[in-house]
Amino acid sequence: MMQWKPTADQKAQYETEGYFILRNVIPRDLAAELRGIIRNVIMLPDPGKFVDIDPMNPMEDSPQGRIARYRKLSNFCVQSPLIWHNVHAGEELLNIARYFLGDNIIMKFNSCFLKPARTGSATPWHQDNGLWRDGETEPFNFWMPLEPATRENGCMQFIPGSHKTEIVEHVLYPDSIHGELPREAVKEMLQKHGAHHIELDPGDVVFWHSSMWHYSPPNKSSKSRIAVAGVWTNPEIVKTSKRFWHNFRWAMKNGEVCTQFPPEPVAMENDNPEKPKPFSAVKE
Ligand SMILES: O=C(O)CCC(=O)C(=O)O
Repeated sequence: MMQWKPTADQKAQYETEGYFILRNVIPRDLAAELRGIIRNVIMLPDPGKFVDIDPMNPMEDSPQGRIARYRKLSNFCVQSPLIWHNVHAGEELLNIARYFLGDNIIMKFNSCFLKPARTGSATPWHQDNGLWRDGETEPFNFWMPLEPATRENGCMQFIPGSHKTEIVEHVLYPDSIHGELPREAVKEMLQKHGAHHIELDPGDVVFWHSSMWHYSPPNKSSKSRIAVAGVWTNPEIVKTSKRFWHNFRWAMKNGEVCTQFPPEPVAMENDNPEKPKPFSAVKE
């Protein structure tokens, strides 16, 4: 495969706004198949055996109840060969990541984000590296919907140019689902720069800088919104990290896509993941 290069427009958009979009990176029918894999797992009798679940409502343990409450399956993509080989370690996507990260690429995080029809909740405004708390700004983030992501069903929103800010300390409000950017600061940034609504079709991909301020609203529509996402990094960036992580996986070595499954863990000098400083709790 020829080495991918951004067009002048994509390059300029990544530099000035902090993101760019590529359409049809994987075919739509493959995206539909990947969506089916995620749904099947949620509907299995005991999904906790297979994935780290994030229950929004632990009360209703039925397939429909689970479909209605799931928000995120962390680390599922390294357990699903079809997703891993087509997305996180897929040739098309890695060819893009390679332009930014070079020939040795590590998967730092992988997740499925589910925003179920009517019950899907908001993801608060955050910077990814504000949640990581490892001081890294250079890993490369992507998000691919497996069904249309629209304004109606809670597509992501980005504040253009916000990737040029420092990593802001994230905080917890009484109703936060995880650390978030201070709400006053978000209000100011929105007044200054507005937000871009990232509407995508299945198989399209948005790539963004790790310092980008982003959010997604609740899904009040009748259409579900499932996506897969990931963060790639490389050995040089990992060396600069303020924290020790675990569960990194090789995606590309010396320019060759890694085809091993389960994906090969990256040997870390220190195998003891370090706990980050907790977010401070604030009142609104
Ligand atoms: O899927 C969403 O709505 C949020 C995803 C997100 O914030 C992320 O991938 O960092």
